[in-house]
Amino acid sequence: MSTALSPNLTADHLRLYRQCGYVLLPPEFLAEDAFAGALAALPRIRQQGGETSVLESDKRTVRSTYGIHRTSLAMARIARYPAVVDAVQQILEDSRVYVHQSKVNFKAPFSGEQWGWHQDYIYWLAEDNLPRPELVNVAVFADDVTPHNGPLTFIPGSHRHGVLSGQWRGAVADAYVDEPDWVSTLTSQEKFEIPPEAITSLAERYGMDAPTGPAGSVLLFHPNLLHASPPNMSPFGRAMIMFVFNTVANRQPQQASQRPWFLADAYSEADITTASTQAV
Ligand code: 6CS
Ligand code: FE
Repeated sequence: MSTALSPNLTADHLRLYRQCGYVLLPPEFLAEDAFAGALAALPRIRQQGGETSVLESDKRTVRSTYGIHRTSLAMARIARYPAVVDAVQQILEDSRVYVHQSKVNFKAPFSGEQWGWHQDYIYWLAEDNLPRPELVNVAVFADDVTPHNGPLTFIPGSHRHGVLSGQWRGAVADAYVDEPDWVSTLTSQEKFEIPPEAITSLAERYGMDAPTGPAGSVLLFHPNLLHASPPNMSPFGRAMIMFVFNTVANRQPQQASQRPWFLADAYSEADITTASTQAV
């Protein structure tokens, strides 16, 4: 059952997203109680361990926890929040959307490591066989994001240059040699490196921007947008709650090799019908 696209992002929001590849929405975008519930779930999510949890190279600090749209009711509520689903439907111009991947990137105080320059879609193309970049990243600021605690940094407009990389770096970082193959796509040294000269020329042409804002802000960004984030040297955390929405039409072909569900989730009709019709 498809639902009508209800206007939720303004024409200006959509213009910014199409032009720059991202748009930052204020905390009012999410109801306070939904956001408060997500914040309250973070300590348990950080401690949950197991295969959905990836550590920094110090092998102590939690870097990310994946699959939160299925392991946390509070996070599932955000993923199904009507304003979030409506915004994604508007951007993708398709009402049939589902969560391909979700995570919390904790970017811990003092020890949260970098994310090198990368585009996200190459991982969902090369690892998950998603045919087209018909996806949207929804990042909810769990902490205030400042210029000092490792903000996501973009090259605005770089999403309009297609897939810029594809080289497999060939060797996973030493700290992760005993980990499953897919961990190489989730650590501080990017699996699919982008030639520095490509980054330089795009940064010279478009500049760089690190959107900052209070906890509760919501950042939507394109899967081909060049982005990175520096290590967090500050005493303040910069946790980011992230959902990657895909269209059902762009789902993984049946025969494709499957990364674990918490990196590349399948969709179910139940998810589609409740995503934007059920009160959350
Ligand atoms: O492999 C992935 O799906 C993840 N890797 C990176 C570097 N960004 C996108 C995604 O979260
Ligand atoms: Fe990324």
